[in-house]
Amino acid sequence: MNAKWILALLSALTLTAVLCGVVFQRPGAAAHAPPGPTQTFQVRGQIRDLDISNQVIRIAHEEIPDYMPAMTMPLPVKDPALFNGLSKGDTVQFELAVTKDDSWISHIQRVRLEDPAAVANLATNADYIRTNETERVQIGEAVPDFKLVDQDGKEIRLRDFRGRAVVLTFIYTRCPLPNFCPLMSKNFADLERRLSKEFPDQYQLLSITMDPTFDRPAVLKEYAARYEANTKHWSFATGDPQQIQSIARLTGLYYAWEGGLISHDLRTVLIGPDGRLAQVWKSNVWTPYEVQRFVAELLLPDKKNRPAQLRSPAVPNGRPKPA
Ligand SMILES: [Cu+2]
Repeated sequence: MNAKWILALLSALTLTAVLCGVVFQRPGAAAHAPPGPTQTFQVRGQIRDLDISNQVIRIAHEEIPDYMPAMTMPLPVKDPALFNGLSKGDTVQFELAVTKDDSWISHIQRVRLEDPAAVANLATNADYIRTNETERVQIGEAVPDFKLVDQDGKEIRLRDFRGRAVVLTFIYTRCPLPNFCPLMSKNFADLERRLSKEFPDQYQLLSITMDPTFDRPAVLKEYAARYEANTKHWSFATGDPQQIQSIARLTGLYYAWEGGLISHDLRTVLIGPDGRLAQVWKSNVWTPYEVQRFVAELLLPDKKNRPAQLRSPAVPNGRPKPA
């Protein structure tokens, strides 16, 4: 067994343990990691939002037995044709496909409402952190400083990273959906490999937990090891829940406890060496290569100094735009 396989095995076991402990018993989801079969679940829910440009439908769904409690989730759609004929507020029946690394809506159709009360009850306890547009930092503006605690229990502040390009995202260690938090961490591991080669000591990755009560430094330390993070340049941060909420508001992230899990969307942001917001990615469709190119633009504005493969602009015509 090589180290990679042992790691995959450990991750699968940890995930299984987490799922069993926190949410449910998932039969058969044992240690056989890549690539694994596709499981499908038939689910009923109500559409809260259609985001065609990011290919995401936000659905307040009923409990998915053996997988997830009732909650509101932004779920990816791979086939754009599935959006046809759907509107916000529709009650729908959908199929959720889940593999080890991905989950998406594979079928969806509107259904007649037999029991309006059942739908009204879907995710009613949602207590979203509503983000007022004016609270958000805009591209080019300075990101206010904040104070958190890292995986070693050490106090960290955003201003400690002045002079480096900072890529920040939000995760929680018990997240069961492969294309949400686990994907962000997998992407960060890839990004760390790229940036450590290209820009050693000029970058900082920061994963902030949305579950600060459970994700204490020791838990984050174990999580960092799972992704083979070099914590010199990749910090995992927890801290005061209020402080984390205020950072989330700055980026427009929403997250809320629902039925024993955190329902959330995603934000990954790039902050320049000058402490100003340079870019925001609002979904899981960004790639480590894309972020690496944005970092190259920030650190080496003169493109002839960049390595050849990073010379084309991160956004084809000119300045980066918000995602
Ligand atoms: Cu998550």
